[in-house]
Amino acid sequence: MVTEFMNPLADKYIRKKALPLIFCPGCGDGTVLNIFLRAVEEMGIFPDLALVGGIGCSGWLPTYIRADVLHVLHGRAIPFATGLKLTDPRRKVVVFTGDGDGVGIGGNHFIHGARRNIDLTVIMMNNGIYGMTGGQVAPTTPLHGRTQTSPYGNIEFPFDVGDLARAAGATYVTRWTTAHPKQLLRAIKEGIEHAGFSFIEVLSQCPTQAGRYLEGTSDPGELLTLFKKRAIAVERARSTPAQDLRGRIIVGKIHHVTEKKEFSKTLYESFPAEAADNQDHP
Ligand SMILES: Cc1ncc(C[n+]2csc(CCOP(=O)(O)OP(=O)(O)O)c2C)c(N)n1
Ligand SMILES: [Mg+2]
Repeated sequence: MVTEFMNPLADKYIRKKALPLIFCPGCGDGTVLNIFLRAVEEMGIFPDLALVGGIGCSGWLPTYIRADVLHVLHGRAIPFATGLKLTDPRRKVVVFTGDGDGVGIGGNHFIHGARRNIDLTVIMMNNGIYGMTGGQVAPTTPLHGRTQTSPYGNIEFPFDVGDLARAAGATYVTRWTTAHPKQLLRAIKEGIEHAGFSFIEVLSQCPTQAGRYLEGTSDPGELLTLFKKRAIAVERARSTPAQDLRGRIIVGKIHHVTEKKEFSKTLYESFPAEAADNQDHP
């Protein structure tokens, strides 16, 4: 068993008994874990954290953190997180999900969480594939992408999950990749601070499945270089013709509004007696 780390953040926050990580070497989800812990440290919010993970490689991420963690049914992280937030609104509730978990099986819960504008921070590790189960086609797999279940190329159009979140009612939407660690750190902090449904999409390289099948390389360095080459800032993308955006990854803050009321506030204002009963409510 691991007893000590070189990294002081890992020493402080990682649940050593849960190691080793399920992630393959070079998986982007390790970067997300690292950056999330930095955000927690810089914000000093560890005692208030409650984490929820879905099913998939990405869904395992919170289980390595020594916080209060729910590891729940496939696609159901947002309903569990909703219940948790409503019973203890002071908690900073963060959901870790994958593209399959979040907008495949869990797509319905995703849009309704966004519609309600409940104060959750949803971090979606999008690798464009069902990684954990062997590389099946996902709702985010690019058109023509070859996977284990689309060997002749994907014939379905993928979701733009940021657009989906925004259209459904999310009030903070941002997209970065694991090749943008500083920007991702800022986005996670801002998303946690934002009182409403915050959606943080992180394109996360999957050398074992998506890399091998979709990109033709399992080299994490090459996959990170591809992220950097393809990234285009959202401000620049707005004045770029649509045909020139094909294959590009639009990164940055896609949407941020503060006027829309947060769901748990509305609920407790509507039922003041219940709010008074709930000792935890501020
Ligand atoms: C109800 C149910 N259906 C299917 C599965 C099998 N399953 C486990 S993980 C997964 C896909 C996860 O994909 P994603 O959310 O993209 O996570 P990744 O592994 O890519 O991070 C599937 C289909 C399951 N565990 N439970
Ligand atoms: Mg996935």
